Amino acid sequence: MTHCILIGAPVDEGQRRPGCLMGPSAYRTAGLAATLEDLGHTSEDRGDVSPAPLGAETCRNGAVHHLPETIAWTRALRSATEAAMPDGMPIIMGGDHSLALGSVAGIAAHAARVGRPQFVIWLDAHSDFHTVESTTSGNLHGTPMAYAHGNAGFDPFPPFPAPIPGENICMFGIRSVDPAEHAAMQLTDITVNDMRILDEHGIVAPLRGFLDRVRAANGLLHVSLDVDFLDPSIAPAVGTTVPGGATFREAHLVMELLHESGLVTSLDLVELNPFLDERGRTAKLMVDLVGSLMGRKVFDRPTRSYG
Ligand code: Z70
Ligand code: MN
Ligand code: MN
Ligand code: MN
Repeated sequence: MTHCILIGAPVDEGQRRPGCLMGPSAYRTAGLAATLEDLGHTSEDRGDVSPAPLGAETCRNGAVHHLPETIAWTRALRSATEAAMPDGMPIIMGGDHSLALGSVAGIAAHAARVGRPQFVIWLDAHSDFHTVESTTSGNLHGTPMAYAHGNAGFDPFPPFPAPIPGENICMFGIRSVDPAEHAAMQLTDITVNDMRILDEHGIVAPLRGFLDRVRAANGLLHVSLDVDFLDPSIAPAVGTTVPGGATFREAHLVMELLHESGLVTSLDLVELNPFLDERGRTAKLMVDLVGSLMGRKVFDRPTRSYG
């Protein structure tokens, strides 16, 4: 039994397709809390986080969009997740992926405080390994993994509290990487399980290999699940669709393996844009995936009506 702490992060400023701010409401409407409680967990909804007071930060890269707003979210979400960690398992309901600048910072700060290594699984079509300096789109949702890794190029941001070494980071589902991200990742020990790897080896062996390392190190494990990890045919509610994503069965299998590991200590749900959804199907799929992550083992669940 896990005590799950739902944290709404209605962050929309990290990209340019309005709608991710409706994500937390969609997860609540799709029955996230009831799903957790049906599995025997307890849940507590701490409501939606508000951004910290807006600063006047600037940077040299003129393309960057909503820098002070994103820093304000980062500060507030770092505090909210750091405060939640001692009480249970935070589930951050996004919001675009720039929320992970804050959520992973709070989680890493907690790990450093309790003296355990932090590990991260990044389930995403994208590597999100840009910096404030390198991004050409200016969309800061493409940066959180580089921030968490402690890369230079984040001067206007608060320093990342306890940078996560590359050997503690594993990416799955990657199929869209910009040249600057590619060059920066070459300099790291990050495990990149792109679609080429998953097609050849499947998901089980690469994931078990990483989970074994987390277990051996007595690590904490953060899962960051971007909707675009999934194939757009099953998860249309996302601003940047990239073909060739995880299937329904692959995605559930990842979640089931993560559950069986017993290692997951925090979770981000990011990039759901309910404005682009089809009768809530992507929100419902994301909630079902959380169900598998939290121990649901069979698919003969009762059919629910979601209006
Ligand atoms: C690209 C950029 C991105 C998510 C798009 C895309 C980044 N590398 N991340 N959707 N989740 O604009 O920097
Ligand atoms: Mn805007
Ligand atoms: Mn992402
Ligand atoms: Mn993505």
